Amino acid sequence: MSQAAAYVDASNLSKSRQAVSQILETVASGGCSTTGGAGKSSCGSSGGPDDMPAEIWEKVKNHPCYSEEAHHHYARMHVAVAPACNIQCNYCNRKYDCSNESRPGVVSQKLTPDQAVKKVLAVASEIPQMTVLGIAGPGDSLANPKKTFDTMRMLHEQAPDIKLCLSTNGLALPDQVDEIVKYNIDHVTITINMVDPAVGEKIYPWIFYDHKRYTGYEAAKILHERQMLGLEMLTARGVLTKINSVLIPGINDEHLIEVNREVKKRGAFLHNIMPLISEPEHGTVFGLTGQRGPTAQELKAVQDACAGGANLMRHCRQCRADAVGLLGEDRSEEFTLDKIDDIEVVYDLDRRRAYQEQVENERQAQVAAKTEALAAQAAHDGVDPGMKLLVAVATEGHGKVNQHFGHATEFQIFEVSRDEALFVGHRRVDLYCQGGYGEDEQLPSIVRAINDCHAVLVSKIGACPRDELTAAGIEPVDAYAHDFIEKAALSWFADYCERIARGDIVHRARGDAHIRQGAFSGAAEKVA
Ligand code: CLF
Ligand code: SF4
Repeated sequence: MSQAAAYVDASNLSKSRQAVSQILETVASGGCSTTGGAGKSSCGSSGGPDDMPAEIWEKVKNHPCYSEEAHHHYARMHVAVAPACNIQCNYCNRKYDCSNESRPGVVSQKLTPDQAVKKVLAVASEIPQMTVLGIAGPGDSLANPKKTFDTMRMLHEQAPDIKLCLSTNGLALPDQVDEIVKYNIDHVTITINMVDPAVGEKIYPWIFYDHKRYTGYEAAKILHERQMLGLEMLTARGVLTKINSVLIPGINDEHLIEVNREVKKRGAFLHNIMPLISEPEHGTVFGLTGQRGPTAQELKAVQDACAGGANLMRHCRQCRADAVGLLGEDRSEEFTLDKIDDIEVVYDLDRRRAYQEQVENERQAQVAAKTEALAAQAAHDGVDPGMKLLVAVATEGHGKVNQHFGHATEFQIFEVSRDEALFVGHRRVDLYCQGGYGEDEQLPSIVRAINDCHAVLVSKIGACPRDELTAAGIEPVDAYAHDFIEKAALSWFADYCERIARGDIVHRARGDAHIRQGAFSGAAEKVA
């Protein structure tokens, strides 16, 4: 029976589900998003080697999307080989990249599979910590199976140390699971915004399936069934899955808690809840009808409400279909087709491994610094055990507070308490420093982006932004320049608690913050 027939024949679908369920029970006992085999209750993007079975850790330890810790040190790249799509989402305008894994309004340079392989080898020789190649559009990777799998096959042969990853809306997924396994594609993202077609019909106007266009409730029902079946089949074959969901206030916000439960049941390793970005100039249905995206605290509230379900990824950058570099940086402009012709490609496996060993040492040092800081804090009487607050951090990688306030195009957000310094998100901002002088017009938008934070940790900051941040109630801190982030955040937190205890300052709650919607300003782009 083909997978296409499975939808049409409900009883056969149910049998196929039963078979998969039996396999799932077996898989779940050794899986990761479960309270299973290794006796651990939780893992996911902030997990480490002690939180999951060794074979899962091997798959995630240097994947920047599947491990929050890894994302400070390892890079990924995308190749835009998959232009077609088989569904329509109301938050997407097909003039631009797929919004399921990309920031709306971005157009990537499309490549043939041969060009894509050439580009991957060029990037691998320039960026030895690039460990993952993903195909995430600009349409749907599995609506373009030949281009996607030709690329994966060549890379599997020519760059065996690079992990292969793809992202899909899931409609074609059940038909492609064998190919995914054949080319060792160990990581698959499925965008799942609903598990109830009545919610789905508000998000998807149509799908194209089995040579036919479906609309409304029926379209959403088919998509939902194909997504669930595809997820179950991947779990049964041992492929790690991440679920992306776009949080659309008033449509699926509370519903995402149920989505989280359902995908966990089916073995999803991670759940990434991303904010809807819908500007009228993107020309999407949601942009044009005024559907707003969530605020930072609305996003965090839904993520927090999912605690205990499938593990959450909170460090996604909604990157473009031709992204290159660490998640928080974009080096795609350095590797356009005309430029890679000038790069001398030396794909040297030994050199890559040696470099990655250094990266691994740096990462271990970051973990050790955090452990040490947490131990010091636990022994510290002055730290309020009930206090939990957010700090923003300017970093250009290596897990350190190592960026000038004026050079930041994003701030990483950490939730700090006596027991933890946890990455909980990031906020994009326009550059404050415009080539030697500060752009005071940008400051209010930066303050809005980190308005829920009590402090901003930077390597350096000028007098003017320092005064304005202080006036807005956000403490600028450069005392921990070049320290590892978690250690710096915990040290600042201990000091903050002490100052409150001494009566030097009064603790006040912060407000909500704004998630950046539009493109970066032209001025910022020139400097970047
Ligand atoms: Fe790319 Fe996606 Fe693979 Fe990562 S992205 S295909 S899993 S290698 Fe990562 Fe980018 Fe977020 Fe995607 S930060 S948009 S989650
Ligand atoms: Fe756009 Fe991606 Fe949705 Fe297709 S799956 S319509 S490319 S957002």
